[in-house]
Amino acid sequence: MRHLIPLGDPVTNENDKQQQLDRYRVEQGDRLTTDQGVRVEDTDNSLAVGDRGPTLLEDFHFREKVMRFDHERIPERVVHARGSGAYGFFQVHESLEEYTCADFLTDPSLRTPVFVRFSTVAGSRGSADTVRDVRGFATKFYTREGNYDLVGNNIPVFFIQDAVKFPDFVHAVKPEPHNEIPQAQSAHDTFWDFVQLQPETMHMVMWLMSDRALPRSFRMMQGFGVHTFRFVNAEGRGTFVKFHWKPVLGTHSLVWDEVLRIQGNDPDFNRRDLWEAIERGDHPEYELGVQLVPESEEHSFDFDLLDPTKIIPEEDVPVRPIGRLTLDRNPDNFFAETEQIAFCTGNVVPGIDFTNDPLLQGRNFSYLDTQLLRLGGPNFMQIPINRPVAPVHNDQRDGFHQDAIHQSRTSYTKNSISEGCPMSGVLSGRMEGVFRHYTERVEGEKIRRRSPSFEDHYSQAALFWNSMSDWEKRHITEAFLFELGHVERRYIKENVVGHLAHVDGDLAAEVARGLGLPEPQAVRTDHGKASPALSQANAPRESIATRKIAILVADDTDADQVAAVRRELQARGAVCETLASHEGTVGPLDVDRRLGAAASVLYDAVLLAAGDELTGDGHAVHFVREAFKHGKAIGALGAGRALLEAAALPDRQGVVGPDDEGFTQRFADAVAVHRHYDREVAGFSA
Ligand code: HDD
Repeated sequence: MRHLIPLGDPVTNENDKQQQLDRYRVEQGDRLTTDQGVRVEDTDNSLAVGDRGPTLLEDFHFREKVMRFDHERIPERVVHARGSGAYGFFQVHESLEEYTCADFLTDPSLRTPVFVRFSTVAGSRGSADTVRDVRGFATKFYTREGNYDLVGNNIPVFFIQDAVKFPDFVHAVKPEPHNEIPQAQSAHDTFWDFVQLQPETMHMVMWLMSDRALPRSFRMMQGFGVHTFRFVNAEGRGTFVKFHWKPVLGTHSLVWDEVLRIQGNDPDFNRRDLWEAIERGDHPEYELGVQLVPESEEHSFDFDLLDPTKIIPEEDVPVRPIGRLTLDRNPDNFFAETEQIAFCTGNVVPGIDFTNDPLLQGRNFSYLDTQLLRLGGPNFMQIPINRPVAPVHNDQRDGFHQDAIHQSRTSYTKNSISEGCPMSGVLSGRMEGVFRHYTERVEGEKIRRRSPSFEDHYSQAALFWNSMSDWEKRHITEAFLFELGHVERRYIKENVVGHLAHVDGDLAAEVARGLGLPEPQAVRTDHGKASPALSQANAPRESIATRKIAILVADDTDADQVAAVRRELQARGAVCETLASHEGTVGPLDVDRRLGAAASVLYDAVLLAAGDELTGDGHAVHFVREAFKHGKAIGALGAGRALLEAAALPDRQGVVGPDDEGFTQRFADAVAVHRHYDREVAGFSA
């Protein structure tokens, strides 16, 4: 049975989003009924004339059941169709009232409930998680002053500068129209055709070709608001702001070959990882940071703050941590919550406002518009996941799926019959909690033209490239070779390489060589600048918290030794699984998975504790060699020495043997490094 809360009911603290949702939860119940509450006698046989006769149209249970089934799917999101979500809360460290009057950013005692949805962009709802793609990072804050949506990505810039290009861009990256190939991939002609004709894509394309597009986990990726937004304080003073989410676990990626193999082994890899971490109590955490720019400094950069293809280098304007997001609860029902959540960049609260970034301005129209189709009409904000905890009072009425039974005799303002209610949001002249648009002077001619201040498409692409470590540069180069290798039209490849020549001559030359194209003339944007904060090589690598370690065991395993090492790794936060040639037990050890049903790509590191029994097992030896190929830490204990030898690894970087002193510490250090990329140089390329 469904219970509705009247739309006007105020809900004012973090637990109340929970209570609000609780009122919509439906128990399974013990008696089958129709949607009208009529008990059903039999749901296995439709009503028919006699034993072999035709089905009767009057079988209202059959018709209702099949009608509901026929309509189970709603249109998937046109982009970001594949996603996973979680509940949590946000808490600001200290009041930001100097810059913003947003209630949830000024009261450190307040825990604001949130729902976050992570997503890929290009693939359809059933596509694999680990594809080369941008990841969405969308957060709905249920604040006391209304819902605030920060709809960002894990890459701080965007492909295009003006929202009117978005349909073109998405049509280009989606499967090609004649044969609907390829799914969830940018490695095809139409995407690269768009790139070659639209050089504003170049900065974002550099990020897309980097390991940022292959996150190890949603819990280990950054998020960005992308646009420059505006904070507004109680006096009405504005400050430009860029938003950054930084994962407490650090920013880590998979390697390309691994990504390809995970797609078959576990297409739900990122989704499962998020779900399982929250179920285990390993709650993902992110610091929210801001870069603040006073209005007086709007024009002090060598790019336009309104251009969404540009970052503000952290070295120029530091990222100030302002609060923490914790995700601590999985949804109860994927469809009701994760699928039906509706984000809209236009959902802002007092203290946060827009800028004239033309991409942001256009987004504000698109998100509201798309929900009308996807969620079936204008009342989608009444779906439990979308309801604000702040009270809602207005005269908007009726339409498809109206849930509220409005009691008022009037639905217009001004009125005298309902004592004038609802009146303006301003109570007795007090402006607190009232959204007032930032007062900005605007003048100019009505034109359809890109601002000349948006013209530079290469400087920051070069900044990104210059900031990369050697292994990151290698991966980017290989990514270009892979992607362009799937392009059929030679002139498209040539033109992309032509753009790369503006970014870096060596990069362009190497890609040209690999593709058998003439070497382009280097026209590098040679500013020589770098931003170390952009490199993942500079991310801290001390913790092994939540890293997944496979422990290979057999009858010759020293169970006590393994148990002791496992305890210590788990005490440091690692997640260990025991793998053997069969399920059940091996001696006193419980087996978590049969080796033959697992793959090394599902783990971050491997601990070999089995010897002779597995040295002749091709799958076990492949498991070790593949983990090594993907740069993972490998440890060998006791009998594991034999398996390590059987794997005949060509290099010892990140490999800890049974004779190494302080085994567990060294192995943990090797796991914390995440990936030993230098092995690639040693001839075992990932
Ligand atoms: Fe968008 C979904 C992020 C540009 C139009 N977008 C969507 C989602 C994210 C982003 C994370 C998924 C939200 C969820 O989980 O439900 N989009 C971005 C970012 C952009 C961006 C960071 C550039 C800075 N988007 C953008 C433009 C347009 C759209 C320029 C249209 C002109 N985006 C949409 C959409 C979607 C969407 C069609 C699909 C489903 C939805 O909105 O709810 O309206």
